[in-house]
Amino acid sequence: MNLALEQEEAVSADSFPKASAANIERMLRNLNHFNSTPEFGTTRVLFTEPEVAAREYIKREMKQLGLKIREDAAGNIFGTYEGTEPVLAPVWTGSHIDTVLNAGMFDGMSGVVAGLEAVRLFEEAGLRPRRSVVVVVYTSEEPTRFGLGCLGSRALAGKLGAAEAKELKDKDGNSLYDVLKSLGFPVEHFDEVPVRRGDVKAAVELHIDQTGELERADKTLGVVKTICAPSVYDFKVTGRQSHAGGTSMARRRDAFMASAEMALAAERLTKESLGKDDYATATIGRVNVIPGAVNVIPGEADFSLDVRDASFEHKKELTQKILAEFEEIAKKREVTLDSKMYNDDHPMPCQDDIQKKLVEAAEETGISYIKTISGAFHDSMLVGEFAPVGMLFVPSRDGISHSPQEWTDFADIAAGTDVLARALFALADE
Ligand code: HGY
Ligand code: MN
Ligand code: MN
Repeated sequence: MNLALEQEEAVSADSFPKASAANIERMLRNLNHFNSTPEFGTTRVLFTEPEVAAREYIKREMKQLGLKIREDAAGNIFGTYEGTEPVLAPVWTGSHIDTVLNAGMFDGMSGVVAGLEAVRLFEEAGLRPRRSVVVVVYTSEEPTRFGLGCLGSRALAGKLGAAEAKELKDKDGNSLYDVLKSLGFPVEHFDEVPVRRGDVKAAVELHIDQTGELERADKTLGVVKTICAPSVYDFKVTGRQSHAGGTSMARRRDAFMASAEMALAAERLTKESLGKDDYATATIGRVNVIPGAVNVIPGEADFSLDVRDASFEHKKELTQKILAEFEEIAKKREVTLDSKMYNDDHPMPCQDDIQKKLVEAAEETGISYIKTISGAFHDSMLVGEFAPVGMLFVPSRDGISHSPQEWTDFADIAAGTDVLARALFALADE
């Protein structure tokens, strides 16, 4: 009996080992030690000391699994479990290990750890699929340091080259390019980072659902149909700074009040845009009022805007309406409005065949699931530019994420890993 048939027998005879919640917990808790705000949640910002140390930790776990480790010029980490026919296009799984400020310990990390645990299951069962399976840590999915998300997957998709990396600056004026170079990444090979369509057969990412939808539906897993995409802007409103007591209400050009009216307009227009099955959101997450004194009318107000939708067309329509109303408000209040767009990403559909394999694996293992969409963006949104993608969600308790209160049961991540491992094996053995 040839090996492949034997393996087929092995996998279908349900001898597939069960993922270990204890091993998943061990890796997640180890990862969580690399944290710059242990007094309040988890903060692991790209290429700060804790994030660099976390990268080294993950590479130690990859080494222990016997994976072949490679890093590219954008800092993406690849741990390869070689298949019997390694010349074939591999199957990827993975996520991110960087966080927003004062985050939880599951957003991103669950997907990296589940990928490592899935490979451990292959080893434990003596299974080696035809194609290699690669566990990927994508550089900086969060926009925390450079204002733009998905830096590593954006570079892999050919949408962030050396020139853009030199342009992207953090709050201290360091460019992504210089930071990569200072850490010894081969930035001279930045142009070799992009992946050609066809070079990766499929990519499947496990992630927490960050909505509470699974918990409300009393299901363990979510098979994602579409990943929503953001358009992210920074706005600067300039009015006239003056005395809070000496300036009558009629003579004011109050930058904060103008920005407040703009914020409420963005909220109203987004709510009005919601049809029966649309998924649109608008968020103003960062506001700065200058000079910020109790008795001074603000001369300047800066704020961010993050607009998302599952449809690029809908997002475009909504964003245009919001920007037009911002201009009207600025004119009416005699303030000026400057804007900077960071990104205008495309929603990413998950491939039907990958969804089907995830559903089959869930049904085979008797783990409950629903089909869902992702309001959050993920690296898979960019990876889908060069490879078919799929995503598998596990429940976030009370739908809380990007917060120290973020929690997912390790047993749920293990259940998700059981399904992920089977789907990865089915894809890698094709
Ligand atoms: O913002 C997001 O959707 C992702 O969590 N970075
Ligand atoms: Mn996040
Ligand atoms: Mn994430």
